[in-house]
Amino acid sequence: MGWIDKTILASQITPKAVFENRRTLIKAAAAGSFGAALAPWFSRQALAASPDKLSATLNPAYSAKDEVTPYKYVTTYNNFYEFGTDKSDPAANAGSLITRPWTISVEGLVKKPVTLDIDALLKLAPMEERIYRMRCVEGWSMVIPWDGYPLSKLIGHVEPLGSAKYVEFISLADRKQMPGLRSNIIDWPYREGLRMDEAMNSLTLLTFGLYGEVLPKQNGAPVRIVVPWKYGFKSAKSIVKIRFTEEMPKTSWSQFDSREYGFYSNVNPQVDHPRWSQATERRIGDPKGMFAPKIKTQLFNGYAEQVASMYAGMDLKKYY
Ligand SMILES: Nc1nc2c(c(=O)[nH]1)N[C@H]1C(S)=C(S)[C@@H](COP(=O)(O)O)O[C@H]1N2
Ligand SMILES: [Mo]
Repeated sequence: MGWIDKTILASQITPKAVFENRRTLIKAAAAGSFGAALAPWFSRQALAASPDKLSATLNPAYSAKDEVTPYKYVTTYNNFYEFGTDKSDPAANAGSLITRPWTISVEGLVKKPVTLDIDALLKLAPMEERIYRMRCVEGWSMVIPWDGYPLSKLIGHVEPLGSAKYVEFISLADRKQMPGLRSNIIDWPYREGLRMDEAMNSLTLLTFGLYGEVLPKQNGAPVRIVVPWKYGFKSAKSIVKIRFTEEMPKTSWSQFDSREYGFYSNVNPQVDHPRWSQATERRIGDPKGMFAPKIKTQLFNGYAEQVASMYAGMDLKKYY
């Protein structure tokens, strides 16, 4: 679970160049003019990628000023246990995920339950790009340009009943497509949840892309949630169901170990995880690698201004 990973150590190409040259390389690879000349990792990535563009308008009001994490790390250093538990597994194994056709059913305590096809979902609201800081409970972080729109737009569409207090997110669980399901480390399907006000918060993004392109499979294609003030595991990937409930939903990681993973899981440098300190973090992709100075983790991952009021009066040590 260390942050240094063989995919990072193996890289010899500067991160920026990778992103900038990617399109050219994909075109060249498709035309057959590349081959042995490329580093193995590079050619594999270039050939496997199908980077459909997603046109999104940058929303500067919701974008961090931090330097963004290079595309290469965002797409190769992942947690997506449905495809294995190593950081390099999702990029290596997620090719088998079928992302089209895809439907998402929105149900439970709502006036207008609906099953939406991914194309209908994409058109529900204008696509924005937002640069969010993301922090994993394991102690590493990234800064990612996500493309999507606020989840509140979809919630408004289905008109929740007054009794709806929580929203549950359920990821796809298909053994044929997801080799990681053979391990029962998690009680599949992967489940996450938010309190209604958290789900409605304008930072909570229903996400379809990153870096202006359709989500790579390893990042949770074709649709996922992104909740930047909470630890990474709250941002469920490849979701097929959104359910509105009165009771706090049971989430996969708190079922796995409720002492280690609470329902709220707000980024909080003062509340350590039993196995990992939450006081500092390492930015993935820092050119200084393992010698890069650690960054101080901020309360609510730096989003206190937008979210702290939702937790006023709550004991954050108790409600971790
Ligand atoms: N379905 C599903 N969603 C998931 C996970 C997972 O294993 N399965 N891992 C979580 C964790 S621990 C993190 S840190 C983020 C990583 O998202 P990224 O790979 O897009 O950065 O996804 C979260 N969402
Ligand atoms: Mo994570």
